[in-house]
Amino acid sequence: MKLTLTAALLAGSAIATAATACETTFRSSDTHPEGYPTVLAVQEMGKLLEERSDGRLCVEVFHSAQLGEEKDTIEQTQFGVIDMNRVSMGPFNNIIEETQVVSLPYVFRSVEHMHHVMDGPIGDEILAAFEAHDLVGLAFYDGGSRSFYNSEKPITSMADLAGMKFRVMQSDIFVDMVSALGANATPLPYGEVYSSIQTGVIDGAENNWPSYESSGHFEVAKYYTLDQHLIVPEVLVMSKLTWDKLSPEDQELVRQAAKDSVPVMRELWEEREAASEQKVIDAGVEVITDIDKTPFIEAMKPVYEKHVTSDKLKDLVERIQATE
Ligand code: GTR
Repeated sequence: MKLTLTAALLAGSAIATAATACETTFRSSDTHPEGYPTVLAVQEMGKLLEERSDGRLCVEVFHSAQLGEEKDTIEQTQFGVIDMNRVSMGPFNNIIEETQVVSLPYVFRSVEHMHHVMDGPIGDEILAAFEAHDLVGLAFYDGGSRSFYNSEKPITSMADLAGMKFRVMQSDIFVDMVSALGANATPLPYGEVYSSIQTGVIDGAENNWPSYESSGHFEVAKYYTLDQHLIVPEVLVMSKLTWDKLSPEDQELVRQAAKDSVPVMRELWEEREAASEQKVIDAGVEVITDIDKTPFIEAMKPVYEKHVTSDKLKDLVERIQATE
């Protein structure tokens, strides 16, 4: 059997942890469990950093939301309580204006389009925008595309969403997105979604295959509709307070190790997307693939009108759309 990159890295990380004695260990937060692509990617970044700094600089990933839910860990990273954080761009929307453009529904035509944008000057500009908010943007990771899932019924058209209640990430754009589709949005921390669906507080949520699977949400919400309304990149950031304590040479080592973990992350992501999709299908999830996205896309007009108001955002959106 072919050893997957996920399995290889999981096996390797056990050995690496046992052998280290570091001068500085950066604490990095992640909401996802051990073995999830983002967790493995930051561990890989740490491995590169440790090698290149001759064992001086290390990273320890606190996975499974051990350091808290994303919104709180972002604040703690701004305050320097947490050194590094791997988060979706969504929870930054209410803090850093520029992050809003990549959280707009259907702004990216495909994952390839998102890569072209984030790997180029627009991505650099958005990364640089973190600095004014006590954070240093290091690299973008993949988060696939997000679709709706629920516990009630197969959703095959926009009309089926009417009146249903969906959890969204804590960002006004996502609240307005769900309203524009005729449903009701409840912003909640990720860790509260499972029990909220189980107890009927909400009918469902929206996410990519790996999150839907690893969180166990598929156990309580078995209808997954592939409407792919969001392709939100994820980001690895460092606290500006931690960053400012490093020499320029060490800052460069950190930045480069983060950048070099991106191709690894993309490979891990592709592997995990396929594995997660298969796992939930095997568990009896009903996937609705035959869905006309046009009405969904058209319904997003008021969301753009409300949120893309400044010249800066208008320009960014235009340049994203003009990117091949
Ligand atoms: C996941 C993402 C997490 C978190 C989560 C959520 O896809 O990787 O960082 O934002 O979604 O919905 O809260």
